[in-house]
Amino acid sequence: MIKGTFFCIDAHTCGNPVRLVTSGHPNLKGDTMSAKRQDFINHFDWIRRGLMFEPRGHDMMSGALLYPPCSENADAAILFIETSGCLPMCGHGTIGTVTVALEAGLLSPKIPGRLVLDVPAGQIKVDYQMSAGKVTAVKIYNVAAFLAHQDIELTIPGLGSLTVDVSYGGNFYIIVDPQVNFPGIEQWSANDILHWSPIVRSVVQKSLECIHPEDPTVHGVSHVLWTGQPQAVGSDGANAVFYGDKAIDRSPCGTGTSARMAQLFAKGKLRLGDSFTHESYIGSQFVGKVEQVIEIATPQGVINAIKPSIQGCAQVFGRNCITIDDDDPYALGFIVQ
Ligand code: PYC
Repeated sequence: MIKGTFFCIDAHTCGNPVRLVTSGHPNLKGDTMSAKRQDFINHFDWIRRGLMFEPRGHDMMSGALLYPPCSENADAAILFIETSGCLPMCGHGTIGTVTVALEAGLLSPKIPGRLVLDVPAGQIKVDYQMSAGKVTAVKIYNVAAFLAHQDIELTIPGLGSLTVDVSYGGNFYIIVDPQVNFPGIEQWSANDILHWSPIVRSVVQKSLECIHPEDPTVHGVSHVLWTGQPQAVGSDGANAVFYGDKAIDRSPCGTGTSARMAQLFAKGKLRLGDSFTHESYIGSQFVGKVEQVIEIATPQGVINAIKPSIQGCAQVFGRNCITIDDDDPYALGFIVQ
């Protein structure tokens, strides 16, 4: 049976939506957020579909559900939902969730100004600043990020050859830098990105295996990060992240920025302690930093990874009480292709 009522607080992080579900949560089985994510995917995906897709959501819709912590040292746990699926980690989603939850009094941090959060990709830490009841900045200390595949040569039907990297920053990202058949995002329209991204993603999905070395439930590449020349003052790089079937991230994308920093670090273009201000397709910014360098074991051997941080801010703008009921022919939503 598909039936539920969900109170949600709507916000955006640097332009990208974050719908925090504050009641109506299903009880999830599992001792970790990774296990709970699997239970949600297997039994409750109708909630994600109903809240994210049209007519209750839209192509870019993204959100989260707040849960009690799984670990003793954590303050809370987050499950991320999006039109593209149930993500292991989401940077803009975390910034939005923390902002909404603190402003609405849904979180009581053990240490003011700091949060420890269990997420499906692992455990993250957050520093936040608050003034007059408003959260003004959220800095995420993300899970380890690493370059998974380098200089992969692809033949893209209708476009020609393209050389890409695949990097992990909480999700796996195909990263496309400017080259002969891609001039950079500043010279492509949003329609170009929406047209070519699913084609590139499907070629990569057929030819590359992407499995997280420490958690095999985190696998597959669903997001494409196109790079280009920044336009805003202070930006070190610009990107447009494609996700789902028709979405371009309006924020600079937290896990994408982490993946991008890991790629640049592996190629010697960023070093420990460097900061990296990343610009989104609409010109909004996250400030990233290479906080730590660590080693992780992969089936191919031990590789260097980085522990990145990402800082940004979010704005709360609405409250919703949304019902999903199988009396409604569009209870599970739809996508217009
Ligand atoms: O900020 O990590 C992020 C993200 C993932 C997909 C859209 N935004």
